[in-house]
Amino acid sequence: MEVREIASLLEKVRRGNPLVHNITNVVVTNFTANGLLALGASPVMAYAHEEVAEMARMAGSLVLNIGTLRAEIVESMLIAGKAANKQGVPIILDPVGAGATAYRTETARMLMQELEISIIRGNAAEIANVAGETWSIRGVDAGESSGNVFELAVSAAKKLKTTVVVTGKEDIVTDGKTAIIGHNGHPLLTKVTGTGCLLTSVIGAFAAVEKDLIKAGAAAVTTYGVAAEIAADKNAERGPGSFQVEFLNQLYLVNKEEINRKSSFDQQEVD
Ligand code: ATP
Ligand code: TZP
Ligand code: MG
Ligand code: MG
Repeated sequence: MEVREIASLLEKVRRGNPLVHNITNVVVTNFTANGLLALGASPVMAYAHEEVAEMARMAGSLVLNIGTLRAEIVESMLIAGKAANKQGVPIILDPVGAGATAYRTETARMLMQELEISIIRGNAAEIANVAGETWSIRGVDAGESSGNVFELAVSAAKKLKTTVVVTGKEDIVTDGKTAIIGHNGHPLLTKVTGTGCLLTSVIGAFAAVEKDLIKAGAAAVTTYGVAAEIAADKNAERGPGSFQVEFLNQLYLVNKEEINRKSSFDQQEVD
């Protein structure tokens, strides 16, 4: 993947204004909608059994996020997911808190089984737990582990037969054959709730305009990380509150020159 492809995919999102259908959690709903709007996508949140299939069919992508799951919402995810699969609409899954409780782990695994998920995005603990590996997790935040995140991402992609994005200090995007290691981002992202969830929806926006899921995932994590770096620069010393606001500004403002100058990633073929 070339750096210039990232700016060009961002331009495609901004020009195409793809509709991203989110079935997400109650913590991050407003932040996700504002983040997608700032980026140039068109967010919609729709949950009712009566309408989710229709909404998913007209969307450019469907994002399923189990952050505050309950039975009725899980059923909505299955209805929307089946409609999306039938129509060829890519589905992005955020298995928030998988591993923290059996209900979350089992639901994430069931969604992987029942639906064709294009990309699963989570922290290392969540991805490990969905893939059946052990990794500590506390609530929705990744726990400490001495595990190798790159190896985890590759083995999870092979096991789950899908494109995996594992985020943290570095972001790994892999389908088990090709891997991109993204270095952009800022620690302040860990001090604002919903930055992982919004990233999953931003991946949805890129997947709506780019069929190559490695490229879509890498362009999303890099654009997001660069916007965070610029926001943190502008808000040096000011803390998470002003960072959150400036981050939304930078998702809107980040331009081709900044992406070309600041993007940092390595690509590796895996055997
Ligand atoms: P967690 O609940 O463990 O924080 P999450 O779902 O919020 O997980 P993150 O892994 O925090 O997701 O990823 C969200 C964004 O934050 C990504 O863009 C990622 O690159 C960035 N990020 C996370 N940790 C760091 C860090 N230490 N330094 C720089 N960027 C980071
Ligand atoms: N509790 C349930 S969902 C949620 C919390 C705090 C939001 C998690 O968001 P993110 O993006 O994983 O930080
Ligand atoms: Mg985080
Ligand atoms: Mg998360």
